[in-house]
Amino acid sequence: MEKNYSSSSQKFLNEETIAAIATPPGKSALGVLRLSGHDALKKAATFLQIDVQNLKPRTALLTRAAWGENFLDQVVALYFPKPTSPTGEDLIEITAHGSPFILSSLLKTALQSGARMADPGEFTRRSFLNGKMDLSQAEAVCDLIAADNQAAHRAALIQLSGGISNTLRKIKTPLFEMLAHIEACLDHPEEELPPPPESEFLTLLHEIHGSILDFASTYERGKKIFSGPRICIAGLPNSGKSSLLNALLGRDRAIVSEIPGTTRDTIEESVSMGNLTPLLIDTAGVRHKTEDAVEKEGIRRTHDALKNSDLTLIVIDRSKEISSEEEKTILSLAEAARKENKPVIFALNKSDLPRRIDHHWEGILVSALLKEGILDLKKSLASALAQESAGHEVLITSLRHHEALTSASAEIFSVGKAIQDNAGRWEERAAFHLRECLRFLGEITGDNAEKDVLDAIFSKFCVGK
Ligand SMILES: Nc1nc2c(ncn2[C@@H]2O[C@H](COP(=O)(O)OP(=O)(O)OP(=O)(O)O)[C@@H](O)[C@H]2O)c(=O)[nH]1
Ligand SMILES: [Mg+2]
Repeated sequence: MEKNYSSSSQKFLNEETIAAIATPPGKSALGVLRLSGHDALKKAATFLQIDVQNLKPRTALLTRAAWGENFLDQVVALYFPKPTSPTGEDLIEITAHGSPFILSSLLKTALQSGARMADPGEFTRRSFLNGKMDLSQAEAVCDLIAADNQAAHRAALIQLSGGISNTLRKIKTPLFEMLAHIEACLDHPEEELPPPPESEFLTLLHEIHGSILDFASTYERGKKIFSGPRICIAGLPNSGKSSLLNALLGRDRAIVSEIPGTTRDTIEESVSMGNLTPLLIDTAGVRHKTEDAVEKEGIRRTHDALKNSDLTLIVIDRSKEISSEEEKTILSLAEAARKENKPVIFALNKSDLPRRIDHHWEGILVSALLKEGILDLKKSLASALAQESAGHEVLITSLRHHEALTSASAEIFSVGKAIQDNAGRWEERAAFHLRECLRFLGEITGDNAEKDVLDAIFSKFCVGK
């Protein structure tokens, strides 16, 4: 059946009822089947003992599900009537025991009743098309499900509550006003309206350009929050970096040996630390001079890893004196991180051996060998990273949004250029670029979104969401 879109209200008129299992495959305590659409209730009534006429909305109903003639399971049915349901249509959620057989039987029965298997993200897509949420909020549902740490969860919640559209509204309102002013002058030259104030417009455009770029620049942080923060473990050869990686992971991941220069390639592993899941990166030990080509390449990779990390963990072997050359190397690692405002934590390793380093070295005392001090180190790392990700601002986490903002900022630049270059006859060009800018900003919230754009976005969702 054809889907009808009405671009003005985004109202989505779809007669089809869709069905999908909303819980992950495999055995679990409970599993959920969802049905949404025109006659979701009627279809559910073909296999559930429910009274369609008297079903109480939003009230759990303990009932029986049948598989053909046979009893299948005792289930809980929840009915959300249109238009206030999450999808904007009649929606019914059936919670059964999480047996793959029960759930697949429920789904098969739903499909036999005439429902269609839902496409990935189709429930959320229907929410969007029925005006329940804008496109940025619909995409935030995906982020919320993917969030595996507190910062990512917070960023997704802010987006889901309309953070992106609110930020964009503040940018769009003055642009709409500016466009209306220019268009009034263009459309009604006979009325001798006051000409658009060029310098006032230029000042405003400058501000708006800055706001768009500021918003776009949150993408770097947004991306990091979702990919997890990166901790680079660096230091002199043989200081115990790989041993510390293994101790933090709780398993022997990296090769450890008494030969300096053991680690050549970087080794990346995720570890759970409180609410965060940072990526630990073990690197080749840095030394001032080496003739070994492979070691040189390893050190180059260490510097790359340092650049791309959010925190530097410098490991120092406290059982060995540090030469002035080595001290310079260590301090340069710390300096590079601090220059980019990244936190640095020192781990003074080999606490099981007598201290031979100078007293001015301070850090968290650990023994990677005996796994001592590891908990304290984890706490310090987690708290430094938590400070990094604290904040309640709206972050951009999608490349699509970032690209739209970048294009919108280029259009703002063109509006300003039109005013400056064509003094006296700039209105048409400026109006064109203002409309383009608003179109790009509208893409983020899905104003008049094309079908193929929606297909691309929702295909990334899981079925049942
Ligand atoms: N006594 C003691 N020895 C340790 C400790 N941590 C590491 N070692 C030893 O120090 C040596 C070097 O350890 P690695 O973990 O390979 O050091 P690394 O910093 O990764 O070395 P490179 O990869 O060569 O840069 C090994 O012999 C480890 O067993 C520790 O806490 N106490
Ligand atoms: Mg190593």
